[in-house]
Amino acid sequence: AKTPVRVAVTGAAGQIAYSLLFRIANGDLLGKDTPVILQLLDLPQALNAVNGVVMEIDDCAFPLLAGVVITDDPEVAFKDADIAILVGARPRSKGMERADLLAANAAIFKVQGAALNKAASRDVKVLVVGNPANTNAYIAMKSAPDLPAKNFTAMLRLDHNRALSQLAAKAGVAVSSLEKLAVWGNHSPTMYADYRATTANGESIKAKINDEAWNRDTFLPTVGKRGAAIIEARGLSSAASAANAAIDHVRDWVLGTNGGWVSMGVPSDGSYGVPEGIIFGVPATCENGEYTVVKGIELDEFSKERFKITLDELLSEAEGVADLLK
Ligand code: NAX
Repeated sequence: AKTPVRVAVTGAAGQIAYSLLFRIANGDLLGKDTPVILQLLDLPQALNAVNGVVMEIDDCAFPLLAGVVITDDPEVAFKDADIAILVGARPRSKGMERADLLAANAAIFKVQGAALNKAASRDVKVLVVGNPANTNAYIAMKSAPDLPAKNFTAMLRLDHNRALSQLAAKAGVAVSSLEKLAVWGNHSPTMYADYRATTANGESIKAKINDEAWNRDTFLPTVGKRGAAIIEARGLSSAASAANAAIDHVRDWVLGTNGGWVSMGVPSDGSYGVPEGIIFGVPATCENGEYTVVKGIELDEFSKERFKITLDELLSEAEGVADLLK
């Protein structure tokens, strides 16, 4: 039998986790032949709720579930973790300034980065979902100097999947036929979903849609503000689709994409003019448990403009937390 894979999930009492945990235990993350151990972290006041979720997980009698750990101690949660999905974060409360939100989350991800550094597998694959996801991943990475920087990623996959679905509907093609979409930058309304290279059954989607006004005035705002539209309609933020995107991100990273492009927030190696270390959404392919950034994509004028907006936002977030990293 295969050795169980240790998957740590933070924010385990929250609504994204309520979708995510059941799918991980069901084998959707690592395949139907890989047993998993769930290592669940939340705040002390939420542990009772985590217990309730675990009662339901127990009641599913998942054949692949080899164990569950419940804790409020990051070092216990990350002990020997092979995968760490960091969902828990401090939400923006009424009247809270952006700087306060950044600072509150910086404090959380500093502690969690240090705990990963100390306790996790040296090959741990980290996905940060909790917002501001890119900057939280940046802080965790900076707080884990003994782990390879490339192990720290942020979730752009929900934006990627949202864009795929909008494009498929507009072009009248199946989502599954789409290839080579790139989402650049920050997981925020400034992200730039770039379909210039996208094809459906080998044909250019840009040529098929042939509508630059739609790209600028409808597509990008729809994808960028999709989270807010879901809150407006549902009364709650997107949770099942966020959990699904987290599964897609980690599964593809571990099991590979067969040459297909996915969008991931990864520490920049300096390409595309993004300063080294900034966690930036890029198109990537995955093979043998490693991702490779797609290089050499030319940016046209419009793309350069969009690229700059989202990069500037990330640089200002990095500047906002610089003191906390000293
Ligand atoms: P919830 O508020 O339902 O759950 C968050 C959970 O995290 C709570 O149980 C809370 O107690 C816990 N928590 C807070 N601080 C913690 C800490 N220091 N250690 C461990 N646990 C902690 O939020 P939910 O809807 O699950 O969303 C979680 C995060 O995902 C939010 O930051 C949200 O903004 C973010 N999202 C990110 C997305 C992305 O694409 N990157 C999309 C969806 C989502 O909006």
